[in-house]
Amino acid sequence: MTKIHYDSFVDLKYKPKSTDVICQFKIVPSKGFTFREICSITAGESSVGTWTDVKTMNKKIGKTLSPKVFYLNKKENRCRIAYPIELFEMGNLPCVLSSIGGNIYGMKSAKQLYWEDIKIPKKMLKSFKGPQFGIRGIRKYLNVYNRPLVGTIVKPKVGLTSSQHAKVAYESWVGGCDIVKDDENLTSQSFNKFKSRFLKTIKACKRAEKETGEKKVYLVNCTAETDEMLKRIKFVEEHGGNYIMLDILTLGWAALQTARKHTKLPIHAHRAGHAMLDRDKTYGMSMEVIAQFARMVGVDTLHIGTAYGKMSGGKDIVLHIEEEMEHQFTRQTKENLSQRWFGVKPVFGVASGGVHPGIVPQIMKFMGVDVVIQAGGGIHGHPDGTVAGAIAMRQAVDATLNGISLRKYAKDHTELRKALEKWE
Ligand code: RUB
Ligand code: CA
Repeated sequence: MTKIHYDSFVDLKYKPKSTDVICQFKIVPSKGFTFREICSITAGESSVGTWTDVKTMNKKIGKTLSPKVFYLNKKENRCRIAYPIELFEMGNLPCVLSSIGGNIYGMKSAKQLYWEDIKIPKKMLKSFKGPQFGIRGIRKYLNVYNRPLVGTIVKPKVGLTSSQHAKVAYESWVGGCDIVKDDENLTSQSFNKFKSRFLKTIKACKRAEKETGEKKVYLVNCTAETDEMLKRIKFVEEHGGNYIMLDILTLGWAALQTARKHTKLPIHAHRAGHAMLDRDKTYGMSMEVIAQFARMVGVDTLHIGTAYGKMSGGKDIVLHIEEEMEHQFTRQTKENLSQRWFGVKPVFGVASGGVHPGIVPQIMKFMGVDVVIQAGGGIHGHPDGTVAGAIAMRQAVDATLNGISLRKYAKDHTELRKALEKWE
């Protein structure tokens, strides 16, 4: 095959416009290509270029729709590309991804390609709905303002009947959880059908609210084929539901946009499958970019990792994602681009995966108070069962808020003591 010798998309003098979509990539060329060439190819293939010149190209297209590689750092394999906003259809995330995250990943000329960050311009942000409730809205609903929210995932992930599921949920709420959610792979299997599970569990939710005098939410997993997803969301809304959950990546961005358009309820975003895209830091796209898209489309709570639990994802990465989810502005660093959110509501970061009371102080130390601390095994694995497990989680949060070490607090808090004995 002829080697692609094109340099036309590199313009190091270019000053990005405020309307441009800017992306940062880490790129390593395959043998026979230079760094500069592969960066140019990446810009070209995502826009107006192909492997050869075409007779159908005209000056107007070239002038208005050509992206510019305006920053090259060969030592770090980093480049930044500014894409004119006209390349994209507003309000259509699949279009954005088919462009920036499309063909380029299959190009032989790229040996490594990792999409580190994106800076989304105002016009594009505003063409999506953004979170309906955000951190403030969720706190207001639950009437909890000064502490992290405590959540659980019903365990085992799959296998319980709908009645057993509702009982575990009820025990979690009365023990002190604010949030109970389904696991990512529970939808409507034969052993636990969606409608039956939802009706029994939301009834348990209302009962727990009455008994505890606290507000509680049930994040029911509505992940399914799009028509079916909408039917399930409608069912939840018509039968007293207060939250929906979606596996946003396996479902797909288009379906998430559809759900956001049609539901009046908060959306919990589980990120199952994200590691297929972001775990290998030499190939794929980062969780940072996924999280930005999730905020732009409009989820209210999003799994972002814990750094200390069972899942991969380092502390710096998790922290930056949290900052990007919660703030109106993030600064440019070596790894990240700046971003202004223009009033798009902040998203609650969810720390989940291998969480137990013993790591609550570490999570709160680095993620602060605006976080949902969510434990599955770390609650239902408590030696005295689910109620005690939920109590122990709340005790760990209370101890940390009051600046008391868990060991000290555990001396006169049996549930916490037993949790620490098991997991520390
Ligand atoms: C948690 C669990 C969740 C993870 C996913 O169970 O399985 O699906 O949060 O990971 P447990 P992430 O508390 O028993 O580990 O939040 O990193 O996407
Ligand atoms: Ca960013």
